[in-house]
Amino acid sequence: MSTPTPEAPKKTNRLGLELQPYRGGKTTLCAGCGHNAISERIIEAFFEMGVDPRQVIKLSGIGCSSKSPAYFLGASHGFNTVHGRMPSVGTGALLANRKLIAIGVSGDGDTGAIGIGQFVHLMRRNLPIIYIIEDNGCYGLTKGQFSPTADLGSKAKNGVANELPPIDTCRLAIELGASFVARSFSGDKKQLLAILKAALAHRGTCMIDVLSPCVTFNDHEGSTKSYAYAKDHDEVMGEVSFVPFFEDITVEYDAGTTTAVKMHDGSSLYLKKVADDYKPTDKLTALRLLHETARRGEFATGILYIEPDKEDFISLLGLVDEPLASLPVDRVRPGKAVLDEVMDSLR
Ligand SMILES: Cc1ncc(C[n+]2csc(CCOP(=O)(O)OP(=O)(O)O)c2C)c(N)n1
Ligand code: SF4
Ligand SMILES: [Mg+2]
Repeated sequence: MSTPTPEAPKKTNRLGLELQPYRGGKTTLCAGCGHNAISERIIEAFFEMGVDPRQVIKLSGIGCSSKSPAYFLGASHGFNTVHGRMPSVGTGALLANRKLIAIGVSGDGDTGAIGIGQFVHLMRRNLPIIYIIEDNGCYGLTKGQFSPTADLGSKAKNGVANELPPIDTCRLAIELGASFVARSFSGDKKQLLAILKAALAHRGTCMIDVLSPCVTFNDHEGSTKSYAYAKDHDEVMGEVSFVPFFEDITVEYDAGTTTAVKMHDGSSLYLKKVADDYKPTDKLTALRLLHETARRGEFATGILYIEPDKEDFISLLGLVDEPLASLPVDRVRPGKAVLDEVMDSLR
């Protein structure tokens, strides 16, 4: 009788946790949907960065993309909001508990159409949240109508061409004040994972637009959000390497072809082989790149803009350090004597 081989010990992260609490329910999205690949990368990034899933709040709006928080971080808090209203619910959650780590998943319709007003104010507030747009250029959940990120002339499955110009969410986010703006492709595992890890090290709004083809309604010839188009027109802005603060390793890099950015928490971000004059900390450089690539029918991917030390919304408000949600009543409602004192000080 052969002796059973001992089971290999399960991999754990720096918190001693296995992968399981980072996983979610089984996906109900179509097989091959780009959104599923993004969920996989989120699981890996949070596990490898050793983020405590019980400290995380997952937020979303409505859409196939907005269903996806059910498929990752099963041990985290979650709030599936009304269509396009995730930013205000996220703002409220973070004001009530500033210790939460927030990740929001939206769609190009959820963000660019019904939620555009909320998106605009989220970006200008620099709320500490990772805000992912799973961008397939259509309303997947309601059977593939063009969304506001669909390119001019891009064709629907029935051959009809889109007649309206697109909203570029990265351009908008940079213009409005987001302090970390990136674009990636759901099919680029390595790049997307590095971007997500860097986003976890950043304090402020991380707006990540991820091209995520809808295999059911928008993956045909003539669509500019199909797998084939994305693969052929991806202008990769150099390799993104990220070294978290807890991994004290020296990265070999050629200073001439690498741009290094020190992150707020002490981590290091390296953008390898970017064009010599590309400064990810310069808004105009980033905006010019986005305009130039769009004019060529291409999309630049990588970390496009970063402002590591910009003050975030919670610090700006000067909130107390303890979560408001757990402050004792006498500190939340200070009573008449304290209010009288405030009134006297204003006289
Ligand atoms: C208030 C409201 N209006 C309209 C809808 C219908 N609706 C559901 S999902 C959706 C669009 C989803 O598109 P997107 O955000 O791009 O997500 P995807 O399904 O493509 O991932 C719409 C219009 C709704 N659920 N609620
Ligand atoms: S309809 Fe499209 S977006 Fe929705 S799950 Fe299927 S492939 Fe994904
Ligand atoms: Mg969509």
